[in-house]
Amino acid sequence: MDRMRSKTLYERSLTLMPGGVNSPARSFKSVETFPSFIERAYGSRLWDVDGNEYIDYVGSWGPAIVGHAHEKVVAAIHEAAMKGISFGAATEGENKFAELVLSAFPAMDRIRLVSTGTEACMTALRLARACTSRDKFIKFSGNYHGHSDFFLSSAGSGLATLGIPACKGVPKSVAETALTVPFNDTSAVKEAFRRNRGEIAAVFVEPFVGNAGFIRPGEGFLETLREICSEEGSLLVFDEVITGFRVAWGGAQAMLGIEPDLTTLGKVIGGGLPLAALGGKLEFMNHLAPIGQVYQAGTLSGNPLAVACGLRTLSILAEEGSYDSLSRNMKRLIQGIQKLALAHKLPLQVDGEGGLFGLFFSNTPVHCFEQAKACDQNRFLRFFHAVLKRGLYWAPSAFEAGFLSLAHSDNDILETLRIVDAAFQEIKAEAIL
Ligand code: KE4
Repeated sequence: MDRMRSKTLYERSLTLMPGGVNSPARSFKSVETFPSFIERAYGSRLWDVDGNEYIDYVGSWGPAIVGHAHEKVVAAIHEAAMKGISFGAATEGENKFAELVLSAFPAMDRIRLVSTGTEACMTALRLARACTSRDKFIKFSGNYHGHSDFFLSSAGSGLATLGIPACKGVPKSVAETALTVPFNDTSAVKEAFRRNRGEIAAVFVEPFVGNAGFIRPGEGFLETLREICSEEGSLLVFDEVITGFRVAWGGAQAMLGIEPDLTTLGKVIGGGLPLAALGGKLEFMNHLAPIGQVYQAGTLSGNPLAVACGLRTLSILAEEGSYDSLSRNMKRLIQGIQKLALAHKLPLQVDGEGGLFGLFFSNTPVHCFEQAKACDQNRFLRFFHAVLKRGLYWAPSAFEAGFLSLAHSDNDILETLRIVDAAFQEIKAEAIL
């Protein structure tokens, strides 16, 4: 596969933007190559600037759930743009959008629209702290809640100890407010509460983890978090920026029948334009300015084009059979990959929910980030290159999830399995360096 024009553009981009990109996740750095520069996309397909065609399993990291450049979505954006791009004023579209999302998430009485998942999570933490007058919070290793300082904290030296900065620029004092424990480890959660009784404002969790590869919650794990938060007077925050309207119409909370106190949403709800949200019970959301004392604001929050794009995207998802189709195709994909791994005698775990999936090169199932890190990352690297050159646009990291869209056809799945078969043949033959 010739990617020379991407390479040239990449070399130029390095002289313009740090690492040549505007988000590290798309840099291809962890897969030891330069990124493919994408020229256009339609349905389940991407074309790069060298004319190479790919079946897309990144889907803009989730938003492209109805397929790229869907006619109805493009028309909705165009219609909105003809009336103006941004007013910085209230619009009827925001009412319609809020009504639709609130109807899908009964745990929410009110919603606040923002532009990114980072803003949604940052605001949710500020709100939880205001509502409880507590500063500390619990999060899980391998969960990602955006790049605000508070969440860029790693687990401290011992289990459930105070956090340490996960990157430069995060003050130690800020990092220490985060307690990071392993996903699916309820005893670590209980220990964190025991050591910090009365000091924990919230527990943040990705109900199905999409930022460590795909990791599903263990039996009763999320239910236990709900019970503990209720007992301790802490807020349970479901970060459904990935899972919201992806694993089910009402997100993971609808699937599992769990009512979080706050929910963050993003990605799918904007359909590819910058739109995210946080929502929750009236008693919490009423603390937000301008009625409450918790300030939050945004020039482009609820932007008319993003709202129009999101409304049309969700209306397509609301059509009969959308989630059945996503689940059916996803099951065919992961069962097909599992069968191929067995045939090639490759140790592989593959799992998914709704249109979200992931794979780990490992003999044993993965229940937390620590186990994900112990998987064969070198074999993932070789797999990534083997599928990229054959036309699959796979997430360029062993610790990201894959995304399916309504536009992925039966043929796309069959073609994908043919490519994966050839890739497995190639990587199993290579000696492990
Ligand atoms: P944004 O600020 O990127 O819109 O959302 C942050 C965020 C919050 N919560 C969850 C569960 C998320 O997955 C994200 C963003 N996800 C990454 C991909 N794993 C976005 C890709 C990127 O950073 O370029």
